[in-house]
Amino acid sequence: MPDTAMLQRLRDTLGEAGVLTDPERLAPYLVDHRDLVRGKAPAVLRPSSVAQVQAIMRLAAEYRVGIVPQAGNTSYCAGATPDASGGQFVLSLERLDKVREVDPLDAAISVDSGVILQRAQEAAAAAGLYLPLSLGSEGSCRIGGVIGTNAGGLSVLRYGMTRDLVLGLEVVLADGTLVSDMKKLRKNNTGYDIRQNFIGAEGTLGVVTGAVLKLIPVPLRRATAWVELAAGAPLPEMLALVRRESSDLVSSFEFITARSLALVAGADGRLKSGSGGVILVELSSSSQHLPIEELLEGVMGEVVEAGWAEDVIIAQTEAQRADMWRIRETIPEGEKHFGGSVKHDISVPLGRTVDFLAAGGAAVAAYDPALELSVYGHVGDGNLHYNVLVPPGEDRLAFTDRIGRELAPALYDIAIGMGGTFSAEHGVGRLKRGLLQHYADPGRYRVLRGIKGLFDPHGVMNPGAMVDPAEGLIAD
Ligand code: 2HG
Ligand code: ZN
Repeated sequence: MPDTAMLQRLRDTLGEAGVLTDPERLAPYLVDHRDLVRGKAPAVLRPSSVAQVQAIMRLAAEYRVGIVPQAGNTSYCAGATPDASGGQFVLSLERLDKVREVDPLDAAISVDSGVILQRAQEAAAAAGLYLPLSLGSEGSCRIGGVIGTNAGGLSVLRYGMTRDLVLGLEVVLADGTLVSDMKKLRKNNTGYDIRQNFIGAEGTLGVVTGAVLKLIPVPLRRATAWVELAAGAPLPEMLALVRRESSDLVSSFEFITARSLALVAGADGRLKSGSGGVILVELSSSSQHLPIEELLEGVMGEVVEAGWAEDVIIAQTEAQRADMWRIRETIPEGEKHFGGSVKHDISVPLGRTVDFLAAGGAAVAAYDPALELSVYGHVGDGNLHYNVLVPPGEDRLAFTDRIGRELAPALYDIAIGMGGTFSAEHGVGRLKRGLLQHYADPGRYRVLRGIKGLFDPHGVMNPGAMVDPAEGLIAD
């Protein structure tokens, strides 16, 4: 339990607005986005400067108290929820919310880590540039969380994961040391790239307080198609064809099954599923001189000719395009509305997606043929959201627990057997720590623990998330 003297010193440093203790105000910070994990905390700390973050970490090191960094609190794996002991503080990044600079010639944006992703996108747009990170939660997730989870999203295929977009980083270490590496450089070969340690680290190695992100020319022209797939359409071959014939201008290649589509209310009646589901494909370009609509028509002609599509609708207006995207982006909400789902964020090599769909479907049917699946996702990245719907009338948490124990291992074994992973883009957090320990290569896991021990020798950084150095290795 934290010392009252520590709490007083935190109040002295952060001021009253910087230390929340009122239970009602604390509540939203203590539950994860999916309402799976509830924690306790003596206070939520809301620093308004990097120096205050340093002061918090110095105190945490002195008193050996756990600090759970939290940005937009949209983690899918409870990566930002304190444990139930009541001994860990939440460090909210929400008051670190300045866009520091947008530099059009360097095509870079520098931000505090509490900036909401959408605000960073808007700041880039105001300077005539584009931040190529597109997530369903962009209206509420914050840059610190995007970096902490190495978020993916809807255009990874073209622009990469967050990791590929971070030019510079500013981090406060567990002992309060500031690592300031906010350079905009594309090239800088001067030793270990320690930035990459913090990207995808889920706040277990330090608190990210600022970042420089890469921008690109605005993709003003977009051509979008809704492909009603024929049964058994070979998605990997189709992806390869679309990439090749569009000269690799594909920015999204998303898969939606009929069941997922049916979860979304109010979809344009014209946007139906084919017998094999749907592919939502988008080409984009910043050039006024490139006829991408014609390009897409030509490519789609080949898809139909190959017998892979029952029908293709090419968006004719911005409203129609927006409707296609709204359907895709509101599937998670549709699942929630239905009563919830148990999520499996798997990825496999690009060539194995259809194999996974077949093997996963067989595993689910063998476990319980009455279960319903909502499967969709970034098939252009080999990433499927392979979600099992909570049957009406079943208790959501009990069902989640049962599927986690009885069915999920079979699904993960299939993915990993194909060279895939149990978490493609949602991270590890508190929910998948055991899976990391189980599936990680022992050598790699040893290095993960070593890095954790090096950066956080007293275990004060987001304790309980991702990797716990106290947990033994099988061959330790
Ligand atoms: C998406 O792709 C998100 O929409 C959420 O990653 C996936 O809810 C999910 O399973
Ligand atoms: Zn996703």
